[in-house]
Amino acid sequence: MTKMLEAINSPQDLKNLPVGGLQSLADEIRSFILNSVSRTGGHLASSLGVVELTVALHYVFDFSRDKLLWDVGHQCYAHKIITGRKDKFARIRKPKGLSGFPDPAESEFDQFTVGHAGTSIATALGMALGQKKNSSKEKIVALVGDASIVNGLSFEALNNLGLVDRQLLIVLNDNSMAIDATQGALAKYFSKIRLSQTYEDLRRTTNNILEHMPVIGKSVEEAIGKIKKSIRMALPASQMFESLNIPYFGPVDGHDIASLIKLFKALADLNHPAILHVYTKKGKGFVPAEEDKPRFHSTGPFKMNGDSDESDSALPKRSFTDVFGECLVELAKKDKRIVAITSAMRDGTGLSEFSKKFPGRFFDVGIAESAAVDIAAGIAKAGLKPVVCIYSTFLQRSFDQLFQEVSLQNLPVVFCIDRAGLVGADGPTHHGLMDIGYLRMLPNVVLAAPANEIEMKLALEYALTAGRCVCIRYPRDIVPPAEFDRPACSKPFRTGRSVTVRKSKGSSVVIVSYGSMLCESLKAAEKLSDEGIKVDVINARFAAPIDGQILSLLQQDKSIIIVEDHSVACGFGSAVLELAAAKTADFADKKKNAANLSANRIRLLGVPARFIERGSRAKQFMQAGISADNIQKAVKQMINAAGSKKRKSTRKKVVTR
Ligand SMILES: Cc1ncc(C[n+]2csc(CCOP(=O)(O)OP(=O)(O)O)c2C)c(N)n1
Repeated sequence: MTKMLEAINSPQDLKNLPVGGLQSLADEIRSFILNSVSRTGGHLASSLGVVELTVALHYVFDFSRDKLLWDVGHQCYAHKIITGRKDKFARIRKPKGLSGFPDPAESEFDQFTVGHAGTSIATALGMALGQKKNSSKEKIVALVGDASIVNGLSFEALNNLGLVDRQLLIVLNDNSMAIDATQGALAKYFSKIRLSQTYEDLRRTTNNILEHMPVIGKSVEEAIGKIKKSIRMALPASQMFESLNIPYFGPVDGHDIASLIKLFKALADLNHPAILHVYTKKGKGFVPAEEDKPRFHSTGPFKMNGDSDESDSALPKRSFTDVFGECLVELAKKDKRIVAITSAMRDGTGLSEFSKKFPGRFFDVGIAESAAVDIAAGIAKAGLKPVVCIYSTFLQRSFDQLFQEVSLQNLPVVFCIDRAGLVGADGPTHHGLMDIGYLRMLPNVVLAAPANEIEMKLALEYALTAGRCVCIRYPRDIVPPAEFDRPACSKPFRTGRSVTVRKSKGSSVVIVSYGSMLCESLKAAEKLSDEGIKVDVINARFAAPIDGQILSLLQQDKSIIIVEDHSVACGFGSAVLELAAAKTADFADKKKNAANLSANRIRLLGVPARFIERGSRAKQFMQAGISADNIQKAVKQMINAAGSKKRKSTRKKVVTR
C-alpha cells in the first residue's frame, strides 16, 4: 500500500489533508482498487470511474451523520476504502469477507444493502421526508448512474421530489455506460449534450455555478437563471429536470476534485433538492478497462495487461448462459419470428451473438424490467415469438406485468431466467430464489428447468413451439460435465412430464430433482450406492404443471426427497406437497385408500428462509443444505425413520397378538 492511503482509516483522516493533496490520494486509491480486484475479481470499471467523486464527497460531507445512498452500489469500492475497510479487500465477495455492495451490517457509512438499480433517489427522498419530520439537519446525497436514473423507479421518485422542501442532492454520474452503452432516448439525449461539451465548457460551467450559487437572500431559481444566461449554450439537460421542478447544475468534470469540493460545499447548503450532473470515465486509469468497459464491469481475477487470470482457465467451461445463447441463435436462424429482449444485460444473458447476427430482432430496453415484459407481451400479441432474458432477481421487478399482460392474456412469451438459484459472490441481493414462487401461482404459465446442456437445448426448443408462456430457469453455473448426462435427458420436453434418470430395483427412496440440482442428486445417489443404499432419481423438468407420476411414487410406498436450488417456501417441493394434500382429499372423497399419500413421506431440500452469504455456489449449496452430502444424509435419515416406524408397528402387532 502506498504512503498516503496507509494513513487513511476513516473519512476524518482524509479531511485533514490539503485539497491539493487529494488527487495523489485518489491515484493511490485507484491503484489499490486495481491491484486488489485483479486478485479477487469484482466490479472494477464503475469503481475506478468514481474515485475522485467519492473523495470529494467524503471531504465535504460527514457521512457518519449525513447520508450517502448508492444506486446499485457496485461502484462503492473507494467509499469502502475511505471508510476504514481497506484491510478487508483481500476477502471482498468471499465468505465472511466484505460485500461487493454497500451493507449497513458492515459499516455505519452504508445505509441500505443494495444491488438492484433505481433505488437511491426514492430511498433518499424517504430519508429526507423522515429527517424533515424529525427536524434533523443531516445532509442527504444520492449517487446514481446515467443508466439507473432512467429506470422507472428513479423517475417515479424524481416525480415526487416536490414532496420535500429541504436539502437533497442527487449526483448524476454520467459515464454514458450501463454495462454496455446506455440505451434509450434519454441516453441519446445525454450523449448529444456530452458530445457538444468541450473540457473548457465543463470548466466554464463549474465557474459559473460557483459564481452564481444562491447566497442568503437569493433563490435557487434566480441563481439558475443567471447561470444559464452566462453560459454560451442553452443547457438542454437542465430542461428535462427543471420541467420536474428540480434545479439542475452541470454538466461538470467528475474527475476534478478541487472543483467538485467547491460545488458540493455550495450545493450542500441549498434548502431544496437539486441535481449535479457530472461526467466521468468508466474504467478510468486502467487502459484495458477504459477500452473494454463491459468486460471490466464485473470481472474475475486478471493480469495487468488485461488478460484473464482464472487459475483453471485452461479448462473449457461452458455455462448454461453460453449454451442458451448458442441455441437461441440456431433456433432463430430457422424461425424468423423469434426476437430477443433484455434489460441492460446483453452479455450477461448470453445474447451478444444473437444481437450481432440479428440486430433487427434484438431489443435492449435498458434497466427497465417491467417495460421489457410488457414490450414482449405486445410483440407476442403481434404474432412474433419474444424471448425475454432477465436474471431471476431482476425479474422480481416485473411481477404485475407477468400477471396482467402475460398470464391473464395467455400470451406465448418465453422467459429465459438466468442466474436462477444461488449466485455465488454477488450474494443476497442477487440470489434468484423466488422465481418459482412468484411464477407458479400464475395461470397459463409453464415452468421448466433444464438439468444440463442437452436439456437446455430441448427446453428452449419446447418453449418456442409450445404456443404458450413458458419460463425456463437455469443457474449461474457451468453445465455439468458429460459424465452426468443420462440417456433419459435426451427425450424431448413434453408439458408436465418428468424423466426417470436412475432406477434401482428394491429402492425405497426417490430423489426428485428440479433443474440443475440433478448433478448433486446423481452424486448423492452414487455415494449411497457405494454404501449399498439404493435410490431412484427423477428429473422433474417441470414445476408447473407437476408430473402426476411423482405423486404415484407415494402410492408405491416410496419416500420422496425433493431437491431444488430455490427457496423452500413456495418452491417446487411445496408445489408437490400442495398437490399431495389435494390428492389426499380427493381420494378421501372417493373413499380410496389415501394413507400412503401422507406428507411425512416427503422431505423438501431447498434454500431456507434466511439470506445465504456470498461464496462459491458449492459452499452455498452446503450452507443451504442442498449439496450432494446433504442429500445423501437426508436419504439415510429417511430410511432410518421409515425403519424405526416399521419396527414400532411390528412391535405393536406382536404385543396385540
Ligand atoms: C434492476 C436491475 N437491473 C439490472 C441490473 C444489473 N446492472 C448492474 S450495474 C448495471 C449498470 C448500471 O449502470 P449505471 O447506473 O449507469 O452505473 P455505472 O456502472 O455506469 O457506474 C446493470 C444493468 C441491476 N443491478 N438492477
